[in-house]
Amino acid sequence: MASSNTLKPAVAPDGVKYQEAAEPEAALGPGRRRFLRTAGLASLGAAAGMAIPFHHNLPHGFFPAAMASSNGLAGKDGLTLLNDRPLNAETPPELLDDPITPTARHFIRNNGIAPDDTSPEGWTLSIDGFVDSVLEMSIGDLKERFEVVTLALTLECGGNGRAFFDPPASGNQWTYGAVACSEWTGVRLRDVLQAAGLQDRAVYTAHYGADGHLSGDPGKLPISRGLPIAKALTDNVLIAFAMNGADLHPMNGAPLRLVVPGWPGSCSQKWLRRIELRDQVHDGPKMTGTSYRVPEYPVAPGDTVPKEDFRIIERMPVKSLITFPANGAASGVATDVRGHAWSGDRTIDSLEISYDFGARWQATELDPPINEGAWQNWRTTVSFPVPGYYEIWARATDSAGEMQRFAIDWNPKGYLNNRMHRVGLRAG
Ligand SMILES: Nc1nc2c(c(=O)[nH]1)N[C@H]1C(S)=C(S)[C@@H](COP(=O)(O)O)O[C@H]1N2
Ligand SMILES: [Mo]
Repeated sequence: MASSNTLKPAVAPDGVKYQEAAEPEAALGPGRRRFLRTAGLASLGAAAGMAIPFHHNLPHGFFPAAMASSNGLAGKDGLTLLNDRPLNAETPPELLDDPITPTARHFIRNNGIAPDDTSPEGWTLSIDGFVDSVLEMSIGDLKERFEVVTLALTLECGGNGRAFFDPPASGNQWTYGAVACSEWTGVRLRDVLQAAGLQDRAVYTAHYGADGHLSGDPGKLPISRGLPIAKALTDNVLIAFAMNGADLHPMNGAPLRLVVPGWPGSCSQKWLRRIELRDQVHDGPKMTGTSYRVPEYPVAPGDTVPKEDFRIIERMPVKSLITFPANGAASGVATDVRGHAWSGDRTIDSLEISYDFGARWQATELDPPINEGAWQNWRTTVSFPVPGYYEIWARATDSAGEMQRFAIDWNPKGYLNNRMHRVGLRAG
């Protein structure tokens, strides 16, 4: 892991691991220098339980480590903060051990500034563009008009694993934990689009959320992505208003968001207000250039690739995680090993592990997905021949026969790293 962006972790009193942004003041945008508003200061003071003498030196959006839990991470547990503006936090693999990811352990990936008001009252979603009738619905309308379904759906950021790119790729240095599989409740995007009446010319969706651009310019959107109609019409793409049986977490898109399993997380617009049907591929912010795109052909690490040779990422690749034991743990001469495996729009056929650096592989017990779009849980027991240092390696093979490898398919923006996960153990 070689990156100039690597930040020094510190542990805040509430147990949130916080990586203090280390950029020099000169590199900060003008927004950074806006001082905290009084309300913000009051809540910071309340969180600290005392006055903050130098509060006027604290740039806007820049929270002290000890108060990380008041900064969007309230209700989150053990996440590692990669950036506080925009807020980005990932989950260490050993905290992703649950078959269904609790809300407290679901990663956060913001491109802009989350809206202040995320209450469902008065929230509306509109559907427009190449439809027979424009719809504008409250969350109550959605629940009344359409079948409400609950599905476990895997969401992974396209940049998960970027930290291991060499040469490094700029952007959030996600390691393993920008992935989760929570239970989402909502209505099917398909049902809503069909109610609006898709016209023949509608080929792509465009998604709009209520978050603000980092610059503070109200005319600019932080991100607006879309889907080809065929994907938008699959029956496990949800417009969700609940997560794990409760309201969405404010940082996971409350009160309404898309959940598009198997495709880059960026397709799953949070704080969803509008879906437009377009007669061309969407060209909103983070759809074009090199955003969420990879070269059309394999490139050598460090290659410069012309912009016109990039294509939009669609399905996410075959991948797995070892969630028990934790890397660096001590174990007996035998240990349980378990984790998850997934492959966008496909299922996993087998998950094998090795504890002898890849010489021999053993099958594990692999569950089917609890529904289409959910990751698959796997488990086994390993008995080590003698005490010592071992590594557990895991590799998944999907329903199309694609298997994880050691190599990273290097690309300039650091997407789609599905390299095998390894954990080291001191056994015996
Ligand atoms: N409105 C909006 N939606 C968004 C984003 C965002 O910044 N704004 N980030 C996207 C990206 S890049 C990812 S990976 C997922 C992350 O979802 P999560 O924060 O709930 O984990 O949300 C997507 N939806
Ligand atoms: Mo993402």
